[in-house]
Amino acid sequence: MIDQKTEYALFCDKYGSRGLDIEGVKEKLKQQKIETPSWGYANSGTRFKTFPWPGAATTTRQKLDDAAMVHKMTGIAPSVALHIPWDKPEDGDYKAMRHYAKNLGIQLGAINPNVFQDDIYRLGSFCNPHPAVREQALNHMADCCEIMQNTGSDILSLWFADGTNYAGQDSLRERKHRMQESLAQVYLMLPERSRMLLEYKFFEPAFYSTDVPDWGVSYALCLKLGPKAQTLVDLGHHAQGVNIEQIVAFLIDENKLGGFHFNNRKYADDDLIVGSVNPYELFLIYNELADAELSNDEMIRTCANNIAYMIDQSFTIEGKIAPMIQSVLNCQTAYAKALLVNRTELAAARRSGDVLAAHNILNEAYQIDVSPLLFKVREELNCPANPIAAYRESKYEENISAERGKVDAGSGYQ
Ligand code: PSV
Ligand code: MN
Repeated sequence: MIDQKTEYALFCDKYGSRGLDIEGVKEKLKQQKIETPSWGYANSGTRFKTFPWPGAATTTRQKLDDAAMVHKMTGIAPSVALHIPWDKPEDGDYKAMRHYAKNLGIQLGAINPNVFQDDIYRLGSFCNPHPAVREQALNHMADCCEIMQNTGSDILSLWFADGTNYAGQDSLRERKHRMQESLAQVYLMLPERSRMLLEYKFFEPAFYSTDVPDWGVSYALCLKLGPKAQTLVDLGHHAQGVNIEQIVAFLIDENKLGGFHFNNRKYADDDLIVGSVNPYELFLIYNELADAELSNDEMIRTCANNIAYMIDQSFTIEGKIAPMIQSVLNCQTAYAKALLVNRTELAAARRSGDVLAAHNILNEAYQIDVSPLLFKVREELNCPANPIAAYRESKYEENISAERGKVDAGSGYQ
């Protein structure tokens, strides 16, 4: 059996001799960053049942502890997205929370305001016909912008449950105006050097219309707002068969791709492990990203290098921390393969109109066994070669299960 060092040397010989810069690819992989969501560590379920997972986090401190474990195992998950008020500390001390995270070797990431859980939002938040409700939603946004200053976050990540359930329920154009006007007010509240990312979703919880249904609407709204507003692509928020990589390419080219919520879907917003249903799609998305990172156009490179990569998954039956590690690793694998696409040969095949050759150049990269490269990356990042196995061997799960006790199954993400 050959050892990992020899395997990596063979890998470098094989792909280096085909003109790929393996050292450069390795360095890029070491720079990769994936943010994990605080809500992914807590018990969550479907509307039918929440199955409690032994030791699942109930406090934000525990969620941060778990996120730090994911970072320790992978080396590329150094920050955690917060949902407000799910992660509101009892004493309101976000600076202390930031300090706590720092001591664990991680950072607090995007702030996700919640304008969908209160009773007053029955008819929406920013698009609600009643100005007092819109005002309340704006006040929450102002609070979140203040929180960003204390947590050191530079991203306000917006998702709205706004929409209508029945034709005729409200004026679609008026709702559009209300959304644009409220977003414009949020834009003015943004802390210095921060951005707002606008997520879209074509259905759920509203069933007839949602007010930001797709990337085009998000894009149009962000365009009017200005450069600090960009679109966020959640992989679970498209209809069947939508070409997400094309959306990615378009938005990067317009300097409007701000971030991702990674997950995978089969039927709806299923919140499954990213890359578990369609790893090829994930690779194709990363192919667009890797391509943009190498672009000759500075604006495109800058846009690509500033994308916030975040996971948005709420696990129901697969555990909490191990599937989060798996999700991060799936992104790493997809990115590694995308970086190994031979872009010189691809450009030549495209120029000569050789459709099949161009297609197969992508497929060849997709089929590469990148494990020797990833072992090397992990070694240099001081991480275990097999993060899931190392996690299981660490007995972290047994320990938190004993320490935290059995958690009652709640319905939300708290
Ligand atoms: C909505 O489905 C969403 O994707 C938004 O990003 C929320 O913040 C998140 O899920 C958690 O509910
Ligand atoms: Mn999302």
